[in-house]
Amino acid sequence: MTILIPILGDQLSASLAALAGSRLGDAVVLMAEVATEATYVGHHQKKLAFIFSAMRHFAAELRAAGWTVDYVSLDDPANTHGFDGEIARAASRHAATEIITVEAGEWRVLAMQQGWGALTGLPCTILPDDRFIDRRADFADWAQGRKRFVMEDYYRLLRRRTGILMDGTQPAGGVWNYDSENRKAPKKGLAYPAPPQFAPDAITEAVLALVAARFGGHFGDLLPFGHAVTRDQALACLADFIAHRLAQFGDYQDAMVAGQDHMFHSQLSPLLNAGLLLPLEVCRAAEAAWRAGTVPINAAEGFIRQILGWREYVRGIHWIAGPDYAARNHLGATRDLPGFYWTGDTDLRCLSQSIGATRRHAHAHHIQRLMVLGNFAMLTGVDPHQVHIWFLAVYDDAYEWVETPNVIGMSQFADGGLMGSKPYAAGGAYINRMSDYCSGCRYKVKQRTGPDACPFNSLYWDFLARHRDLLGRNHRLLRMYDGWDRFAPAEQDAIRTQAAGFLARLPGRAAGY
Ligand code: FAD
Ligand code: DLZ
Repeated sequence: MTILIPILGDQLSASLAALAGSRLGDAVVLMAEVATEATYVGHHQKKLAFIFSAMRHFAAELRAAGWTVDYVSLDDPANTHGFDGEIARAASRHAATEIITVEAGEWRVLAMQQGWGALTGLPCTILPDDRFIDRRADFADWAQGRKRFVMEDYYRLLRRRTGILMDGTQPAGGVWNYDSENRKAPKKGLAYPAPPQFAPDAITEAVLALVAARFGGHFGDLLPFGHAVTRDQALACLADFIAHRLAQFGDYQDAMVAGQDHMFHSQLSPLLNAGLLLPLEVCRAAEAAWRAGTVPINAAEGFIRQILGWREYVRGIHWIAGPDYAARNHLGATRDLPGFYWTGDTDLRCLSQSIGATRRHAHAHHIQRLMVLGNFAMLTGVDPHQVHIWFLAVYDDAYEWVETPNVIGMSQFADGGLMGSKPYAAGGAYINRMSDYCSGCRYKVKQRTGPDACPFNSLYWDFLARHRDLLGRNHRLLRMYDGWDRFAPAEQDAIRTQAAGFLARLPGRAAGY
């Protein structure tokens, strides 16, 4: 009897259910680098290097632990470059009698897994992925019968269920949510401790050469490469964050500073999403720091809310929204994604800073993604599917289960409010309040019209006016529409003419994308 255990590139956890339930001597672990996954969107070069290097290191760790691992590399001449082809080949090569796998994170790959039994003629068991804090079925139960899926309600349920940041039945510190203390504007003189970087070893060097040769035309800088690629390095990143950045994470969670690509953020999302860290251990580490008195409660709670709250919540939304979620387009947006999302060639400083960080690191922090890059795309009416493809390609933490709710739901309002009660639309004033971007920008953030006016201002009002039919009765937007109605008709015309002029000059799709 030989059990074939396929492990996907984001299932790099020693505790994976398929491993936990199998015996070393009876099983062959299959890991495969396949071109279809590397190219179904044009992933950032650093993302590819991170995933392949982490996969190769994980295979080596499994072998060291006694597992038989069949690792198919990208340059193996027999590689069929698809999951199905590699499962079929491996099943035959090892005369497998059974397949045990863990459910993929997303609909797209789950559909493939569901065909592996018929493809090979073997019994194929798909185990639930227990590396999340909640179970898929439990989220579905919570969502059942609700008109709106309020993240805060779900977050409190998980706080109670896990006991994280709880004192008995009460929230630790006396309050559930410190969000109002997590919105400080950046101030001068703050020191931003850099996250750890790891010198590439021989395995990573080989991957870097492979990615440069095969995917050198993809978006983003491959070098310098200092990503954590092993469990030990991931744990070092977690410890470094808790020791050096978590204390100020809470205060400056929503802030943006030119030239500071990481601020006080953890940079843990690629490690969590690939399985090198587990969400519960990360939350417990943050809680322990607060209980030890090394970080304030607004930092620990604010950080834990991102993982125990938002991360679990968006995963639940991905599954209940169904496989067609990425095709939603509630606002009917049709514009092509401006080419500068790929080239960075724009004179809007907030955009060039955010795209620059993305090119360099395959990473940008949350407010850059939401209030700069996503906001601009929504205000200008870009087709949400093109926005989705961009976000999925360029970030090292992007997999459909987490990217689509954040992009289609939270950032583009393309799901019509399944996730959020109103669009995250903002003019230049918000970006100016939360960043120092505007002071060095060629546009004047205080102006709505004229050749130097910040485009976000006219675009914001134009967006509201354009979508009044769909958004005008949203009670959370009534104050904004009231503001619009207070402009004199001539001012409204001038704002809309300004926006139309900007939109007419906006570049189209980048060549090759
Ligand atoms: P921190 O600010 O340190 O936050 C801690 C952790 O909380 C993160 O590592 C992450 O695991 C979790 N988290 C925080 N916010 C979210 C959220 N909204 N959804 C899920 N998890 C969250 N996150 C991804 O992991 N993959 C994506 O593809 C992704 N795409 C996004 C697209 C848009 C338009 C937006 C607005 C957000 C997106 N996010 C995505 C969420 C968030 O921006 C990133 O998780 C975060 O920037 C990662 O950096 P960090 O690890 O330093 O996060
Ligand atoms: C993202 C990715 C890439 C680029 N390449 C591979 C690969 O070659 N082999 C693999 O097993 N996984 C890869 N992945 C991760 C998968 O896309 C990921 O497992 C699915 O998106 C989860 O459903």
